[in-house]
Parts: sequence; C-alpha cells; structure tokens
Amino acid sequence: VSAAQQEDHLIEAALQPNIELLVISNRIATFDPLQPKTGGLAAALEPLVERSGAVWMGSSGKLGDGNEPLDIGPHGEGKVAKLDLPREHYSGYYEGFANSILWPALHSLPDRMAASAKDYESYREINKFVAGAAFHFRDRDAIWVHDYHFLPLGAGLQCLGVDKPIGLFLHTPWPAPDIMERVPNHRELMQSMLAYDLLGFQTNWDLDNFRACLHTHLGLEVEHGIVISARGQTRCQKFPIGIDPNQFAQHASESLAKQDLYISSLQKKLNGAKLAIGVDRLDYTKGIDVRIEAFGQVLAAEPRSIVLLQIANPSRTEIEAYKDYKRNVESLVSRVNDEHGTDEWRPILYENDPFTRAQLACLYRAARVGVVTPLRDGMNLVAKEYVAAQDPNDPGVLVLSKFAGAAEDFDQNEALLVDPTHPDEIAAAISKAANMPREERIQRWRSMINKLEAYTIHDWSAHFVRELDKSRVGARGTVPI
Ligand code: GDG
Repeated sequence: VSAAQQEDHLIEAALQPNIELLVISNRIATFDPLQPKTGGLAAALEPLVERSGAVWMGSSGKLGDGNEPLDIGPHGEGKVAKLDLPREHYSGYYEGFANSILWPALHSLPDRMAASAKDYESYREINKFVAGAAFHFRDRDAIWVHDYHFLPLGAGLQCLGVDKPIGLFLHTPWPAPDIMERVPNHRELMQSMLAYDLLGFQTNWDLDNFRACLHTHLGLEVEHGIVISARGQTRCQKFPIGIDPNQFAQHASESLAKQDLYISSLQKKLNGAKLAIGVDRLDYTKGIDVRIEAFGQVLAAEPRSIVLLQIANPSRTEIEAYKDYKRNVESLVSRVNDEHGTDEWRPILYENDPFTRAQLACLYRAARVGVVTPLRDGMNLVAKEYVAAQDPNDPGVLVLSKFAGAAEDFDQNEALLVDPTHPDEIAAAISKAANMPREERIQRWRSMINKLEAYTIHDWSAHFVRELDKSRVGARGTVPI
C-alpha cells in the first residue's frame, strides 16, 4: 500500500460520523460466535452493529399475523430488533417477488424469472409493514436499508413522515434497461427508489446500468452522481464492499488446522493431490454446475492431480428453481466422482453443512486454487476472503469470473479472469493456477492483498454512513409507495 493510500485509509476510518443509525435488512445475523454465518450481508453488517451502537432491524424468522410486538434485545454496543413478518404476504414477498423476479432480473438472468402480479402486491405490503415497524425508531439520526427486498421501503418511510436521511445499499448487481423492463412494475419501483437520499451500488457497471435505466424508463438523468426528481435529490454512488482481511489472515494462521478433525483428515483425502476450493450458497447465479463440468475436464487431462472441495450451503430451499439446481449440481458431482474417482479417492468433496469462519479460513489457506465463477455477482466476498487467508510466502491463485463485482477490483495481472459459462476456459485457468510458479503467485497475491487492506469492510461502512450523513433534510415532496 502506498503512503498516500495508507493516509486515505486512516482518514476514511477516522471520519466515521458519530451518528445513531438504524440498519434494516431482511435477515439479521444470528450473533452466535459458534454458529457459522453463511451469506454476505450478515457477515458484512455484524461488525458495524457490534461496534457502532446501531440498531439492526430485520425478520425474526418467524411469521405472525402482523400484530406481534418488536422483539428488541442488546448486541455488543448496539441493539437488534426482530420482527415477525405477516404470514399472509410472506411467501409472495420473499419466495415470490424478491427471489423469483427481482433476484434473477438483477443478475441479468431473465429466463429464470417467474412472474406473478399478485407477488408484487405482497412485496409492497411487506415493505409498508416494515416501514411501519421502523417508525418506532424514527428518532435515530439516519436509516441504512439493505438490498433488493426493500427497494420501496424508503418511500414507505417517507410517507409516514420520517425525515431523516435514508440510504439503500444494493448488494446485488443492477441490470441493463432491457432486462429491467421485464420486471413487472419496474417504473413504479424505480420511482419509489428515488425516495432514498443515497443509493449505493457495488461497481461502476451497476451504476452505469442504473443510470441507463433511469434514462430509458423514467426519462431522468444522473448528473455528477445526482438525480433530481419530484421528491428532491438522490445521490448514486459506488461502495465496493470489502472484508476484514486481518481477521481471515489471523484465523488462517492459527493452529486450528492441527486440532480440527475435518481439516486434519483432508490431507489424507488429498493423497498427494493439490486442493481447489469453491464456497457458495447453492444458487444458480453462482455457476457451480459449469465449474464442476470444468473440473471434470481438468481431471481428464491430469488424472488425480487435484481435488475440489466444494462447500455448497443450501439456500432458498422452498423455491423450485433452487431445488432443481441442487439436484442438478448433485448429479454432476456424482458423475465426475464416478468417472474420475476410485473406491478410496474422490476428486470432488461436496459439503452442504456450514463451517465456522476459522475453519473456512484454514480451508482457504490449504487450497492452491480458489475457484469463484458466478454467472453474475454483486461483489463476491469469498473471492476476497480466499485472498486474505493465503500464506504470504506460498499463496494460492484466484480463478475469478469476469462477471463478479470483485473483477472490477482485481485485474488479469492479479486473478485469472474467466468467462463463467465456458468450461474450457475455467478448466485451463484451474490448471494454470495449480501449476503456477511461486514467484508469480506471490506477485499476483501481493497486489490483491494491498487492495483488500486499502478498503476494508470497516472503511466501506464508514464511507456509506459518512455519505448518508451529508443528506440533511431539505425541502422534499413524497413519493407514493
Ligand atoms: C450477497 C451478494 C455480495 C459461505 N459458506 C460458509 C460461510 N459463507 C460466507 C462466506 C461469505 C458469505 O458467506 C457469502 O458471501 P458472497 O459475497 O460470496 O455471496 P452472497 O451470499 O450471495 O452475498 C454478493 C454480498 O452479498 C455482500 O455484499 O458480495 O454479491 O450476492 O462471507 O464466507 N461462512 C461460514 N461457513 C460456511 O460454511 N462461516
């Protein structure tokens, strides 16, 4: 890291304003140190709440009739407020509009969309309900909303008269106008997003697409990062999410490897082969199927040279598309294991149970190749965690999809960038990574770790909160939810 970068970094951290924040996301972390956390959002927000005294409001995981009181409890310096979402609208909101329409559309996979007009109503109803619950915390200095579940939540809060700065950070990508056009009520949705004072995106690609969508669908222009609508000003900015690299480096170098049963038995399972690792939610955006196919090609060319540890945590298991994907991935794993394995050696170790963060860090370090090949991804924290956990003297190599947000941070001199839909390209990159000379590995790794240290998860949240704090309430109209 250059001296100038280091200075920027210190300024970034020091400038975190001392404001009382309300954070809202669909799900909240379990806050149990022994419970593995799977999912980028929970992993990213927990340190913020623990350290800054924020209130974090989200679903309790239980459903209710809409009249249950908020369950408010302490966490670290902050508080957690759990909400029972109304049974009547939950499925239409969560499995329906959020995850069967918005999620595939935002990832530019329109063929995965399963539209239903009724679901949009449920999505709106849940957003209104959450806005009503958040009203309880209207005295907080600012409100930071997370993700595609709550695109119209800012408008709902404003209708209730909340006049504090409200920002939304979108963890997913944002698609081009022709894809957005296929989302039912897309104009109304985008209009309601302009109730936010600040809209945060992961990458320039997302920002450019959002700008193009505003132009095409609402006839509005973003100038100098600001869009002016009937409601007032909305700033659109990029906040590329990071990780805590020290935490992963520390976990990876601890002595856990020696005591942990899974990790110590891994060496035996490898039987001299190198290790590659994939860590994903079982989600069709993650490209796990193509990766497995590519891995079969590597094994055909270099038998018994490498083992893939694929950690695949079940996700959104009520949705048909996810059930299909799970079955598909499982059958591909069995096929490659049957074709290339023997009775006592399996080339793909397929794990569905979550690991602890410390275990994960050790597994990242043990792997010569990190394989991150989503079809499209907002950022992909696994790519960054893999890099942070490496041994500086003998680091592994990251094979990274061109279409992960992380590929805007890491270039081809650092990671091996691939098209995630081309198994041949992924296979060639895995082989190249597995056989790369140490000097080249070190050079690529150093460059990546410097970037991770220059903008950590703490800088990310401080940056967003600081920008949000700039939005003092001026004259603003309201946007109907
Ligand atoms: C969304 C966006 C964006 C996974 N398995 C285990 C485990 N994990 C943790 C990883 C990582 C997180 O889950 C996954 O984060 P990703 O970023 O890779 O993916 P999404 O869940 O899709 O996250 C994504 C992110 O939000 C943040 O903005 O980057 O683009 O889709 O932290 O380590 N953690 C533990 N055990 C596991 O078995 N402990």
